[in-house]
Amino acid sequence: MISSKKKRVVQHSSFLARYSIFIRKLLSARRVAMKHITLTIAVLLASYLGIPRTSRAQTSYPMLMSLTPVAAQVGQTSEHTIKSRYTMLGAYDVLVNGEGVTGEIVHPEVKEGEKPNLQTMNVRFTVAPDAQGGVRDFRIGTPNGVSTLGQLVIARDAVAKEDGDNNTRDKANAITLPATVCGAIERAEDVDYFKFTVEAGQALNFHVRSQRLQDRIHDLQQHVDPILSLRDANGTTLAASDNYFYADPFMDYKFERAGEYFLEIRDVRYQGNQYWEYAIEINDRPFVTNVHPMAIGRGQQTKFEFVGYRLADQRAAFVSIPLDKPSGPQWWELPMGAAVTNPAPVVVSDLPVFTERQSENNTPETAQQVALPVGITGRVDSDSDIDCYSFAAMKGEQFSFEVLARRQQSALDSHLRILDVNGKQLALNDDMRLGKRGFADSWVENWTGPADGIYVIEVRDLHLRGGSDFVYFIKATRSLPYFELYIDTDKTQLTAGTSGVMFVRTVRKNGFDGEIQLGISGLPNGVEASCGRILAGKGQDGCIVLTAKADAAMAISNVQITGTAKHPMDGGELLLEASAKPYQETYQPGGGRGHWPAEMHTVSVGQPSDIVGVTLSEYDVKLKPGESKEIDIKIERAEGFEKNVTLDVTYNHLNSVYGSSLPQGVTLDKPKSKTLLTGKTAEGKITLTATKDAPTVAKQQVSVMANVSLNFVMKATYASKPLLVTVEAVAAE
Ligand SMILES: [Ca+2]
Ligand SMILES: [Ca+2]
Ligand SMILES: [Ca+2]
Ligand SMILES: [Ca+2]
Repeated sequence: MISSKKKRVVQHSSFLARYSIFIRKLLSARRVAMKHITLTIAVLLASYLGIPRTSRAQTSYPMLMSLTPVAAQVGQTSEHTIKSRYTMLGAYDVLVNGEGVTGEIVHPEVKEGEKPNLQTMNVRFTVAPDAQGGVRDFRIGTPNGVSTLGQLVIARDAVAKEDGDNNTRDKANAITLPATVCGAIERAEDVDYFKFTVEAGQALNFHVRSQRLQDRIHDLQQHVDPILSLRDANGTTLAASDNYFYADPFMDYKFERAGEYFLEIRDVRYQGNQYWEYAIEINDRPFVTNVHPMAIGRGQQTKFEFVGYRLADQRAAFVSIPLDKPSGPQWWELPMGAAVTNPAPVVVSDLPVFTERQSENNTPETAQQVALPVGITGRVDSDSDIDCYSFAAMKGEQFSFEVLARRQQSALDSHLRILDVNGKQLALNDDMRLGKRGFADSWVENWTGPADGIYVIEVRDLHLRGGSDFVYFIKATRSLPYFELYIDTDKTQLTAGTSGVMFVRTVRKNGFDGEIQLGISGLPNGVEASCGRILAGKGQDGCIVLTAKADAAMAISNVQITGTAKHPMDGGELLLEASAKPYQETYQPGGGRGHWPAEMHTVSVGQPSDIVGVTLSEYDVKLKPGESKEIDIKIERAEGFEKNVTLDVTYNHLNSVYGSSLPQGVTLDKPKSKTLLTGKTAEGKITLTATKDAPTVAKQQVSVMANVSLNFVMKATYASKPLLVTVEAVAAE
């Protein structure tokens, strides 16, 4: 049935580039530490505060749009230009994720009495000689709050910048190799040419990062689709690459003849945008795309076979894991001879690892036997290859099977089935969903053994493709109860003396339905937290209310948000814990609010802004089922701030609710509330109503928000101190 060879389809189509989501940039092995560079801000602040403040209207935090050049070289300090929407004036701090990269603001000269709308500003990055290559997130702290995310490429070779009009071969920018070529496809029909010379027989690889740098830019609705071409002195195309890593090109080329050659990069549609930056890493070193097996068990030594280009006789590395390495997917520079490779995707497994054996395992009859729980590493070696593994399960035993492949740069679009020994399908998954995003990897959760017996895990490519880079890791585990946590945004903006609120959403798994207590650590000085809970059963969101003291200094800091819960099990209790994953908000065409996973959630204390206080007539409201209660709300507007303010108890955009910690059955009664405060109006009210069947609950934490629109999608949110909502048991009649 599956012996006929199917045509190999393009591995990395542009469609997949945009829609089948991949988060390799998240997965830096050195994600733990966060460099926090506090600058000498006193001088700056003094000058900032000396400037008379004019109109106060919807002052937004900066939204970073681009970084020029977008790459920095290891072992160097270099100056880069950030472009933003909304002013970066007074910026005082840079946060860069991972280890070995720090940043500092290069302050522009500002004339006394002037307050420029600073949407172009320089920052200086310093990269340690041993900093790992790849992509880093960064953000800046300003008096208006912390910015959205920007991205920086860390590269091994010197950075060469696009220079002037280089739209034809005649005007090509000369570069010396190896190099990290940085530029922008800055306008429609922009074509960038670079020229270089090679010796006969020299081979080079060309790795473009551009489209992949745009996923997390908040306000960049149109994304680049770059194409790279290599031409000889006559203009003849020798090689071209459009989409290798999603929409980004990669190619490896051996030059038979010595001479001058030309590299051309443009958007495949001839579109352009001033923010479409690119970095092209060009060198003659080996380039590793994958290793096989892709996972290593903790405490084990593994021989990683390299998969990639220009590997020559450097085919493998013996690796064991230092004990301090975290578990899970990550990127490592692996030993290769006397040097190290480019960062390659690996998985550290806490499960015992089984590696697919050479013998044929295409059918349930030839399945290779494993004992669950286990981590299986294998490879769909060739077109039509199918891999089967058999395991024993008792009636009623529950297992989950998660494939990790495309999320870790494998070419595999996995298709996973659980079969009985006769090949009858019992479960199937092609593409999985995690939080708010879909992935090409597969996940069968909570599969239940129908009877004592032998069953089969079958994995293949969706299109029956295969090859050396079609590696995978399958986590086959018992389906224990647990929960995931997601934070709706990646930043919480506070001003001295006010409160802010963050919403944490859970996805409950495998029968867990208990209450989750939220916690937070890493807050800036002068900020206090009141951590709420996610209610048991149908509860989906909980909130954390942060309050900055009136004398809190400006600061930004990355926080960790966790949830803890108990689950009854076997007469005892299972203690559960999870860390919350933040999402960066993105502005989608048409005004939608998109989300992209990010590594840092940053809390910021900024300067006092449009609203300086939100106070309630009551902070501890008790409702009987069927009852309504009115709460008066007073906002304190900054002098001169007369824009519209809307009040709410849930976090909404258009018709979607992104966060609501209200207890089940309790709603905001809109007609009986006054939530739109226009002009100088400072007083409103909300009415909370409990349905007749609202379940009893004690002191659930919610917050009243005062929202000021920044643009169609974004708003500045000021929160009240926690409001506790109780639904009482019905009084006996
Ligand atoms: Ca250009
Ligand atoms: Ca492309
Ligand atoms: Ca295989
Ligand atoms: Ca799939």
